[in-house]
Amino acid sequence: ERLKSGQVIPVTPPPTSPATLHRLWPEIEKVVKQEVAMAKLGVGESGTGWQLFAEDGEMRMYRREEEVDGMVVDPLKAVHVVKGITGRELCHYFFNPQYRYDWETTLEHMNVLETISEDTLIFHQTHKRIWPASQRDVVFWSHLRRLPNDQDRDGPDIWTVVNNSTEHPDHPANAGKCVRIFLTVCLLCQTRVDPPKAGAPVSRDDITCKITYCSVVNPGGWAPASVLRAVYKREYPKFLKRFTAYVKNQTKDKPIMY
Ligand code: 18C
Repeated sequence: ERLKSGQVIPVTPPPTSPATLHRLWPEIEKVVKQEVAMAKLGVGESGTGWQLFAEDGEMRMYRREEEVDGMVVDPLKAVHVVKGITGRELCHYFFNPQYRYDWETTLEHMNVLETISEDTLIFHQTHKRIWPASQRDVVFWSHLRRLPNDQDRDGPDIWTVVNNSTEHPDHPANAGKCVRIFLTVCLLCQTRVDPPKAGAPVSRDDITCKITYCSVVNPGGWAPASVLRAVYKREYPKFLKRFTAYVKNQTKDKPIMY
């Protein structure tokens, strides 16, 4: 902008989130974009190789059997449709550490190693041991993000949380009794609001959320394939049912958060 005196006033750039200066930022940007794009892809197209392994009401869970160096790393893709809660609410409870012990049943201990920003944290978690394998732990960054809703511009925004393994000097891998696992997880939530009856305000009965949960977990060390696949089959449906029921229960008497 040029004043009469000819003095040039620099235009203030938009505020830079401190997270964008963090060493992990380029990786976070790349992985979030990639995971969101993958999560948006359907499982139905022929040739994609997704096989249904669990089904309960609206919930469907698919996997692809994959092994790396003899270790089961089956990618998982789950879709679910839940009434009465929004994508923002689901992501809020999934991301925030204060709720984790309430819904994460495989958790033994959780610790926030670093707060990169309000929406980006680094976690260390130890999980319950499954006999006869060693106990597992994991270090991952977790990022919460609001995304524009390209399909329905008038509808609520899309929300996502992406978790991805990383390293942290405070917790080097395989240093203690735990074997380090490696994971990439994406929770993507699309909310639909049906028009309420004439004159009535939008209530939780008018809200539906489509959830996509994708995960790849590398067990990091020896674990019998049959036990591992049995654990997946039991734990993933248990997680998604318990977690969504938890969010419904937490939010039922609270104002809707879009
Ligand atoms: O995404 C989820 N949770 C997030 C917040 O915690 C985050 C973390 C995910 C950790 C997932 C890996 C957990 C390994 C746990 C070991 C198994 C414990 C079973 C206990 C039974 C009493 O993203 C929700 C995650 C839902 C978890 C589903 C279970 C996945 C099983 C993966 C097996 C990994 C290797 C186990 C090695 C031992 C096997 C014999």
